[in-house]
Amino acid sequence: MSAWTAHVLTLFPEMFPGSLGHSLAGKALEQGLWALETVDIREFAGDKHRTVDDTPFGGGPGMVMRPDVVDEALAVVDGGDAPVIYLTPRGEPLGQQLVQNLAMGSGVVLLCGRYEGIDQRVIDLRTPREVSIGDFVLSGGEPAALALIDACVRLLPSVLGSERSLEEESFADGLLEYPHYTRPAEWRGQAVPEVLLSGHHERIRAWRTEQAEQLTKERRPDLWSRRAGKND
Ligand code: 4HQ
Repeated sequence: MSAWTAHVLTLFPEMFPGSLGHSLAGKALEQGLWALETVDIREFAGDKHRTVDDTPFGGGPGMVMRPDVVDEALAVVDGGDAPVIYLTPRGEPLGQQLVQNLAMGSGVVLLCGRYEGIDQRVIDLRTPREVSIGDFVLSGGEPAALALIDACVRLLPSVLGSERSLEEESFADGLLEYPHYTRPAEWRGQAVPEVLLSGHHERIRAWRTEQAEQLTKERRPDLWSRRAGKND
């Protein structure tokens, strides 16, 4: 039985592990609790100049990644039953539910595009799952891949803190996090909410739930209205 593995196809393999080599994810990577395999798409260029892109048919700005090169790169990846995911603003929005599902599987095969994107024909042929990390435009799929992997890895069993993550994590519950406080108990004239110093665990739990609900109603009415059956 092998570790959860992120296969990343990219023109910039040097961007990995990047932030995933640090902190929680980095320690877990060193311990073999998950694995990272990058594939340099440029290795699959057919010419001596190692060309991976070309001008768009029909004109317009920028360059498009060639379908033949991307297809050859996809062909060498053995991700087993791991889903192939193309990071694109056109994709289904990444949410905590999808993250949980991906973390429970054997891993992911992530296709990162650069320039204006990838020739549509290889997308149509390979039919990757298309996933977006948000309604904004990155210069490449790599930061989106890093974000997706980060969100998955922190949920892996035996990665530090993963026990609490599925249980009391408010986002898994469709709520924003309640506010956090630490020492000093008073700072620049601002006291920590008194209930948190009270030692009344039941009152603390109730206060945090109230805060999380209030924040969600105010800031994310979209999340609040989708919280099936739990609303007033
Ligand atoms: N991209 N969520 C790759 C993104 C993006 C996003 C822009 C992906 C450019 C080539 N990916 N193309 N948002 O902005 O996933």
